[in-house]
Amino acid sequence: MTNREIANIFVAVADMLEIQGEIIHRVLSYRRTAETIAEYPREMRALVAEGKLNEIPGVGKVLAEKIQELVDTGRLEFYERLKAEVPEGVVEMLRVNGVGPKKAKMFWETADITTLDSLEAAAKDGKLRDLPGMGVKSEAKILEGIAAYRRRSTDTRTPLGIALPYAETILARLLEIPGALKGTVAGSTRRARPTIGDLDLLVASEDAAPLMEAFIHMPEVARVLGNGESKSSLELANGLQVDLRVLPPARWGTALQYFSGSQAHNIRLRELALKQGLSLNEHAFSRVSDDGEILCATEEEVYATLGLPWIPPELREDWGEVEAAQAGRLPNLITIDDIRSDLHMHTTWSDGKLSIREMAEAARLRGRQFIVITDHSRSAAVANGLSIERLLTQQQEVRAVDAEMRERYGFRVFHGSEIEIKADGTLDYPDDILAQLDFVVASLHVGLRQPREQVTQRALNAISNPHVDLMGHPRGQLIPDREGADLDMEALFAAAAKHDTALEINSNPERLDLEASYARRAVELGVKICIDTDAHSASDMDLLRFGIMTARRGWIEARSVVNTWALDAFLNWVTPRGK
Ligand code: DGT
Ligand code: CA
Ligand code: CA
Ligand code: ZN
Repeated sequence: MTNREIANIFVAVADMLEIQGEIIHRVLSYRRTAETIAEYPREMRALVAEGKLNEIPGVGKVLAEKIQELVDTGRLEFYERLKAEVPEGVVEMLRVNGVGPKKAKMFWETADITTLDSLEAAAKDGKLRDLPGMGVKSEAKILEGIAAYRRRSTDTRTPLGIALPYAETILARLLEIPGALKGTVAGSTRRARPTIGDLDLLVASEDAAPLMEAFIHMPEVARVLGNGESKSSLELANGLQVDLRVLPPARWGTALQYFSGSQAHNIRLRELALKQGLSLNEHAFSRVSDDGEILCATEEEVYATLGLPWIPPELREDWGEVEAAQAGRLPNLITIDDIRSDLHMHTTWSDGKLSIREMAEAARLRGRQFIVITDHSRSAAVANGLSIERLLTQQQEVRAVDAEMRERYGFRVFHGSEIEIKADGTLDYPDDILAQLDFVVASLHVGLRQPREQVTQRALNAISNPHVDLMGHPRGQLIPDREGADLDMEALFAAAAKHDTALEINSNPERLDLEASYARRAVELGVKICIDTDAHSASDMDLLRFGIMTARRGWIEARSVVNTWALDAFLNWVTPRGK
């Protein structure tokens, strides 16, 4: 059983419990454990073997037993029992906008509707409007919800790299409206999850009406899902849902904190508040004794009221950040200004769009001080990979560009390669050729679906080769559709630490590989991280911020990241490595 399979079962359990009317705390414990497991850097089967399930944050005895059962037997008795009680189609109804657990249960129990198709048919025949709590409007809304669900086909999440630019465009537009004081994106986007469910936008203003008006009339809007005084929701033509909340600046801090989540983090804060006789919601703190409100205009005030330093949003997953804040041990997270180099990029020599000189110039203009050119190696035929002969010719051009850029700007250009880790586990150039390169990135592009042992062994071969400096996008995942290879990540981390080979956080939002939780674990085990753009064009270099967000989500500080080093330190690191 993979972590993802276990997580999916826990989500299904939460859905079914919710339909059955189970208390929300119990439902949430399954949901958040599912999220934690899905992103957990170690496999549940390994933790079970080591008796270490209790190390997973937020997992108590009951859930630990369930994980154990799934690992040991491949099934979960409790889940099987629930599945026999709650029809699959009723669970699917929860994915439809306008149908919550109470309504799904009601359709099932009072109207015997157990599939999405029969729900749709009933709505079309006008048979839902007379059911308890329903009406003509809510019936129409369910039809729309079903149509939207079918358009989404599955309930796929939107990649951060697509969602964040939308958020920025919409916010920029809203902030031009008179009275708008400030605005930001909250939710999972602010926490830099690699995929997001919906966008949560906040704007501070004393006058919400003109903002709401502009929001629901934007050209990208496919349909308005809700339009209220201080909150509106809509669906964009691409299927992305966007919520906008407008609130007075005096309440900015509590709202921003609340809607940034995560839910698990917010629950921890509410518990801390209660210990001080305060309740905390999106509007304010209230004294339990007399209901008196304490407003917070900034997030810093929210955290200070709880006796905590401000916690960066990327950490807010209840993965230990509250304890770290209490102990004064929050990490000093890396920022984009710490980055000095980019060690993985492509040119027209393989499948890139620009020449070596143009890539160097693009990097220089973005404030980088040195780069490595790493075109594809010979067996990557579709990417126009370089034969040994072309590689050596390319080196002359790199040296010439380096000499020129060094003279004019003090900017350096090094020669490397992104070599294929071939399906048989060998590397794409012989060692004597690798020895002539300044820097070597080894990547898995083929054979990603090989059995675990085989694909892991290939990665280990590459990591332990003394000429290899970096493993590029280690898991080979593509967001949102392709899962990474079935690699023994603990073995990779151990080898990378031992051989002093760095692992990449590839900044391209289609990759974000390593993901945050893996990157965090790698650093814990002493592995160096490279945050590269893998740019194939100048604009690709602007994707660096996604790599930085991912690193921050992985608790990573500048010192663990090779790209923050000055040239001397970089050369000291690569030079003794067989060159
Ligand atoms: P997403 O959209 O699925 O990627 O994830 P989020 O985290 O953006 O979740 P969303 O959009 O449902 O809600 C935004 C934030 O609002 C969430 O991170 C925490 C807060 N929030 C929403 N519902 C609840 C709730 O029932 N309880 C608590 N404590 N917080 C909530
Ligand atoms: Ca959201
Ligand atoms: Ca939302
Ligand atoms: Zn590449």
